[in-house]
Amino acid sequence: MIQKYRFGCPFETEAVTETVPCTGTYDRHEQESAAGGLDGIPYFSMSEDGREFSCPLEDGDAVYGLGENVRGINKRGWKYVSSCIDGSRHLESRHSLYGAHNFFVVDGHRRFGVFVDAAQKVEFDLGYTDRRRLSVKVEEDGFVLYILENDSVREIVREFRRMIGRSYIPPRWAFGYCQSRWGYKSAEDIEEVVRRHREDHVPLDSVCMDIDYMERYKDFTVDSRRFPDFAEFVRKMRKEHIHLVPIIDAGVKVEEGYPVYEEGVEKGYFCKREDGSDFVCGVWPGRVHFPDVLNPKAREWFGGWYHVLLDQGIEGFWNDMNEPAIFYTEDHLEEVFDKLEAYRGTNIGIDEFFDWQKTAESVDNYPDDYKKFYHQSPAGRIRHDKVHNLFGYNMTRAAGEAFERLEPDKRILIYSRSSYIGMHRYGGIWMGDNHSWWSHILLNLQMLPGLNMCGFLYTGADLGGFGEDTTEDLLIRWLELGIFTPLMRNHSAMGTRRQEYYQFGDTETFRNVIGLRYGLLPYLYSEFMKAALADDMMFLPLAFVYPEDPEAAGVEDQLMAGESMMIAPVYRQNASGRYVYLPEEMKLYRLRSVDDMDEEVLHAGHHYVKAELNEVLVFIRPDHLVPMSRGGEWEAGTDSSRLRLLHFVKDQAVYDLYNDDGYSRKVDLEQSLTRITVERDGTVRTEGAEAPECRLI
Ligand code: MIG
Repeated sequence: MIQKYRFGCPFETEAVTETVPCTGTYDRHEQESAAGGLDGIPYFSMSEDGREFSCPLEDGDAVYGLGENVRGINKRGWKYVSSCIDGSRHLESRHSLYGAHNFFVVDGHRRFGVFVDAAQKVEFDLGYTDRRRLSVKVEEDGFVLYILENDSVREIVREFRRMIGRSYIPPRWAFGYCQSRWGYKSAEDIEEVVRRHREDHVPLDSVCMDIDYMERYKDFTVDSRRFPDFAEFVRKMRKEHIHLVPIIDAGVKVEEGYPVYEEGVEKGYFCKREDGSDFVCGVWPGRVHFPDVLNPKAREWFGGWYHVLLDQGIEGFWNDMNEPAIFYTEDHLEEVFDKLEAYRGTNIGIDEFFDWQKTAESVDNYPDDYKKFYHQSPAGRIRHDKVHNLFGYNMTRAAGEAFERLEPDKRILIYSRSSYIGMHRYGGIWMGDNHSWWSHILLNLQMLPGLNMCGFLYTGADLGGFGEDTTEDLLIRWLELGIFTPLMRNHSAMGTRRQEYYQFGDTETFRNVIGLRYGLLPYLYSEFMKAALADDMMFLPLAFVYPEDPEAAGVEDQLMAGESMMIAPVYRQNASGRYVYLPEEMKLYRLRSVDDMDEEVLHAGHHYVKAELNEVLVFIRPDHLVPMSRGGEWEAGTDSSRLRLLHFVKDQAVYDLYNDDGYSRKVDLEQSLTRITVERDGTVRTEGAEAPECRLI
C-alpha cells in the first residue's frame, strides 16, 4: 500500500511515473490540511513548519536504502545528506556523494518504506543525533512524502520500483570487461591497451575515452591530431570486438566558432544569471556554460548533440562532472583573491592562518555559486540551488531521450556520475572517484543493495581504485568482486600508478579471474534482466532473503547476488580466507577459473573459508543452479549455447535463463526465458526456444 502526502508546492521531479492518488495535502501558508492533517501521517510526527518528520527507532530496527552513500548496508547510526557533490574522498565521515537517492526502508518492529521526493537538500538523521530516533529534514518548503507498506522489505522495494518505472537496460556487451584510465590520450594509447589484452588472451569488451580525446575539452568534438580518422578508428576497434566509450562533461566550453556554444547561446539554452546573461564558471575547458537540462527544449537540444559521436559508430557514453561540479566562478575567485591579498605581509597568527586556508580551499564547489544561476523549467524560472539534485539526472535524461529518438531499435550504453531517482530509467551510474584502498572494496559491496533499491541496477565502482596507487593484490581482490557487478570497469586517475593487468606479473590470475566474469555472464545477464523486468533487486542484503534469521541482519560484508548465489569477497590485504556466515546449508564453489574449481557442502552457521589470492568464493543455495559458459575473450565471442551448471540439488532445481539478442530495445521476459531443470538424480532438462545444451559441472 502506498500513501502519498503533499507538502506545499513541490517542484515536479518526474521521479514517479505511476499515478498515485494523494492521501493528504498540507500547506503551511493556507493553514489547511486534509485527512487528519499532520497527525494523520503514519509512523511520523511532524514539526510545526512541516519540514521535519521523525519517528522512534527501537533496538534491532535496521534502515536500508539511500543509494549511493558511504558506510554500511544498514545505514542506521549516521547522518546522510542528499546534496549531489563532486567529492573524491569517500571517507566514512562524509555525508553526501554524487547522487541524491531519497528512498529508505525501516525494518524491525515496524516495516515501512519512505520516499522523499524533493529536488532540494534533504537530511536523513538515521539515529545519529539520538540512536533511538530517525528524522528527516527538508531544507525548503515543497516536497512529496510517500509511505509504503507491504509484507516484506523486498515487496516494499518492488512496490516502490513499480512506482518509479523500469530500470535502464544496457546492451549486453556492456557486461563485458572495460579498461579505462584518465590519461589515454591517442588512438595509439588505446590500441596498445587492446593489443596487450588480445595477445595475452585477457578478455576485453570496451575501452573508455576520458577527457583527453576531446579538442580542448569541448563536448562532442574529437581531437583530430590524436585521432586523425575517428570513424575509421571506431570501425577498426569494432573489428577487434572493442567498443569505445567516450566521456561527456556537463560544462560547454565558451569559445567563438564552437557550434555547441554558439547554438546554445543563440537559442537561450544555457543556465542564466539573475540578469538574464549566460552563467559562466570554470571547469576543465576553462570558462563554460551549463546546458539548461531542466528546460525540455534545451534538454532535447543537448541530447541531440550525442548524434555527432553516434554517427561515427560510438554506442556508449559516460556523463561526468554533472553534480554539476564547479572549479570556480570568477566573482567568488575575486573574493578569494582579495581576502588572501589582504593577508599579504601581515603577521599571520593561528586564526588568520585557518581563515586563509579555509578561504583558499573554498574555491571549488562553493555552495553560494549554486545560487547564482537559474533554470527555465516547465514550472517557470527557478534558482539552481533549489533543484540542484536534478542536474545530473536531467543531463543523462537528455542523452537517454535522444537515444530513443536517434536509435529507436538499439540499446545505447550510458552511465552518469550524478543522479537522482528517476534517472535510473535512462542510464546507470558508476560510483565515482574512490581510492585504491582495501576499505573501498567493502564500500563497493555495501553500496550495491541501496542502489538497487533505488532503481540503479547498472552500476559498479572503479576497480583497483581511482585515486592513489594500487597494488597487484588489491586489483585482483577488487576484480574478484567486480566480476559480479554489471559495470565491470578498471579505471584510475592521471598521475597514479598505472593499473592495467599488464603492469603486474601475474597475467594468468588476471586472465582467469576476468575469464570467470565471462563464464558467469549467462547467469549475471539473466539475473540483471529478471531484476530489471520484474522491478526487483539483483544484489540483496542477507536479511532480505532470510528475514527470519536475526543473524543474517547483522552481516555487512556478504550479499545475495541474484537468486542462486551468495558472494563473500576477501577485502583485506594478505588475508588468505575470511569468515563467512551461512544462513542455510550451501554448496561452496572455490573458483580459480572456468574449469578449475573445487566444491564443498557447508552447513548453516559460521565458517572460516580459505580463499587464496587467485580464488573466488561462490555459495550456491539449496535447489539452485548457476549456468556457466566456458568464457570467451569478448562478450559476443562467449558461447552461450553450451552451458555447465554449478548446482546444489537436494530435491529439484529450476532455473530460468534469460537470453535475447543483447541489443534490441524490445525486451520480453516471457519470450526470452529458457527453463533448466535438474532432478535429484542428476537428470537435466531444458524447455524453451533455442535452449542451450546444459550439463552438470
Ligand atoms: O575532475 O575526466 O569521476 O572518472 O577520470 C576529474 C577526468 C574529472 C572525474 C571522474 C573521473 C574522470 C575524471 N573526472
